[in-house]
Amino acid sequence: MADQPTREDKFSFGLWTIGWTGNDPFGPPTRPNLDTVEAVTKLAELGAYGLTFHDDDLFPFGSSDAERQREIDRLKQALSDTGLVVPMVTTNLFSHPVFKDGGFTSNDRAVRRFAMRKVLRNIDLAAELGAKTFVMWGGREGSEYDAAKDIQGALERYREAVNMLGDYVTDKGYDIRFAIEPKPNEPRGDILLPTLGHALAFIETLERPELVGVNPEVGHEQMAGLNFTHGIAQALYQGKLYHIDLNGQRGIKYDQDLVFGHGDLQNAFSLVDLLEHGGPAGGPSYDGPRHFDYKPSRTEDYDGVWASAAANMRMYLLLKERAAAFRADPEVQEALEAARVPEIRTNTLNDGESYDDLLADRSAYEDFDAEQYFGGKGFGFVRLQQLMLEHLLGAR
Ligand code: 3MF
Ligand code: MG
Ligand code: MG
Repeated sequence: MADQPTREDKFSFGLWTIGWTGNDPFGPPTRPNLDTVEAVTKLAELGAYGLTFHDDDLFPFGSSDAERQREIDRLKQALSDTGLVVPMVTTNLFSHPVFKDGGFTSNDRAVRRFAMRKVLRNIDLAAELGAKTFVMWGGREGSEYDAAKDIQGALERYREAVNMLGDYVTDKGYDIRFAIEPKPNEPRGDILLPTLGHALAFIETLERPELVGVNPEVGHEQMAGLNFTHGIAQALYQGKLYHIDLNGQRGIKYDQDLVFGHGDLQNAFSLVDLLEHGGPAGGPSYDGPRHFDYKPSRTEDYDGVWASAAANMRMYLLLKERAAAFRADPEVQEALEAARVPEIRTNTLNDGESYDDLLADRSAYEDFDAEQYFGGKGFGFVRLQQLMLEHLLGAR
């Protein structure tokens, strides 16, 4: 059975996750507020290593300087009492009515300037607390109506903002990188940079692309019907996985924010396998925080909140153990070979082979028997999948 979580596992939680009181569009909170110090203490007891937050999670929007500082000091004291760290900080540019048409891409220029100032102030706080990653989720950057938003203009303003932030951390000498978090919709009807692919393409248009990566969330890609593990593999391949939001989602619907693994369990297995082992042939794996962005269901009281926080970490560790058993099984290794999985790493052309050489190779075309693939030369992928599921179920 999987071990208890330890600091080395690098599990972190958003203050807004365990602190969600259950309000949704159809009903008010079902739980009282959670105090920051209690959140830190409890997470440390459960074996987490980090806490993340939006500025407004720690001190309400509009707090005076003194109130803001009081909450920062309380957090710092709790961190030093428990040894918890703040690996990531993010800014709320979506709750206050001022952001009803977005922050960086509001049609209202004064709002855009206000959003920039709010983020700059929060970056100073992130640097002060030693956070290395600054996440940007643009939940209100988008529209409901096509005529209401000049998308190309909005992307220009997004770029302008992120370029300015890159100048800021560089000039200040902060050791901080940015991670854009894509989401297709909710709360806006359509959100800019809706998927990992959109975000990766956008990053390449920036002045300092090396400072900007992605913070993909399981549920966000799955809301768009996409394979999260495939997306993470591409982000790793491009050196852009700067942070990750783990949770659970069951199909194409609203953002469920279930416990990690409580949604698409098979995809959670392949994800942990990828993060821990870097894919079947090795390759880049991920050593950053395993960050949970989930919501303890509205049905739960605080005992249920802490049980669900522990469940996230336990699911990850169980899947890590199952993935290691899968990789170590000689029958799996044989099935992988039989399915020719490692062969994808062999170059399609021979060393130094040109297209002229390929055109001259009769075995590649004229003498190649494509017909043998009808009724023969099966790949054996189903056998491999069955072995994977047997490991996942603990049957092997
Ligand atoms: C919404 C989210 C966000 C982001 C957060 C930045 C409120 O669906 O996932 O959580 O994760 O704003 O980290
Ligand atoms: Mg989310
Ligand atoms: Mg998220």
